[in-house]
Amino acid sequence: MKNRNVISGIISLALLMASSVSMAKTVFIASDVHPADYPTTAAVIHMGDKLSAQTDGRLSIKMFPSGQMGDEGATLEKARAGAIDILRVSMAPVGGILPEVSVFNMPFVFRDMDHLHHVLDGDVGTQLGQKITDSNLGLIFLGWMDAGSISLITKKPVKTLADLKGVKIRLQNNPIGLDAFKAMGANPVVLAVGDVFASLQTGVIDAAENNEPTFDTENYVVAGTQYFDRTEHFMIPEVLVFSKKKWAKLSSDDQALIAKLAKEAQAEERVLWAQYVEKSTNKLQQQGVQFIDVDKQPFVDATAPVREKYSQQFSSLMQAIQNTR
Ligand code: BDP
Repeated sequence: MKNRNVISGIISLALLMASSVSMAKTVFIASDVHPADYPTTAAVIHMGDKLSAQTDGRLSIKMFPSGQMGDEGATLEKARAGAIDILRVSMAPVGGILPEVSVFNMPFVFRDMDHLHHVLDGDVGTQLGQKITDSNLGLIFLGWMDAGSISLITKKPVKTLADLKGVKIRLQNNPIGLDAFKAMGANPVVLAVGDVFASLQTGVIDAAENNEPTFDTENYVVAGTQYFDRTEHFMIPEVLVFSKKKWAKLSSDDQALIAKLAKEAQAEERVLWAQYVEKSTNKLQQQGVQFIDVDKQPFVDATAPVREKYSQQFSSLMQAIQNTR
């Protein structure tokens, strides 16, 4: 009798636990180095709102913006370890640890934003996304996001290669980027984005390179830079990834819903991006930043050996990118 009571007690407890597990709410931890209103962050926050609405609050996303969870190197490691569930990160550090997807870090590979979009929306984008998922990174690829084109952010105007000679410039952690800047005669230094402001201000570095939105939100004008020299040397997309550990625990329906909402976030970010570039450009102009139209050809020529150096590794991808109309 006693035993039977114990057994039925255990069974009811197990049933209770099972039902509370199925009703349990899951909050996915998301991270971005950018502030909450930045296009990438805003798109993921909106994705979370939709996820929550479509699952009656069973699944939701809690965004930690502005680098609260660390810089990109740190958050990438946390996502790989499963301590961050959803991460928006630049392909620069991703390519730094997974060289086979580093083709997007090559200098002057895209003709313009339309070309980049066609590449991301076509076979190359699908292939590289799949490579991320299939790699040992421990991440599931969910989508691409725009980061525009990257130009020089300097204290003195740069119009020619001679103006860039010996300039101490901050770069993200990616060997191709470093090679490109050495080939252009600069003196590149790897720093986390959060350290750039102080390094510019104290003169540890002379320059940075980025898109208009990050120039604006990171306040580089206040740190002493006044020129945006439009070399547009890189067009490095961002990526949205999910921790593989957490993903494996989700039902296939939930996985499909998250994948679908991520695609919507990708599309939404593109729209937000274009608006934000305009807004940042206006603000930078009001702050006195001079936008310099640079003759790009000498910069393209100077980086030819870098494209050559990596051409064996990326030959078919580079060809596919070039052939994309
Ligand atoms: C921004 C990217 C961000 C990078 C940052 C950087 O959106 O992911 O961390 O540049 O330069 O454009 O580190």
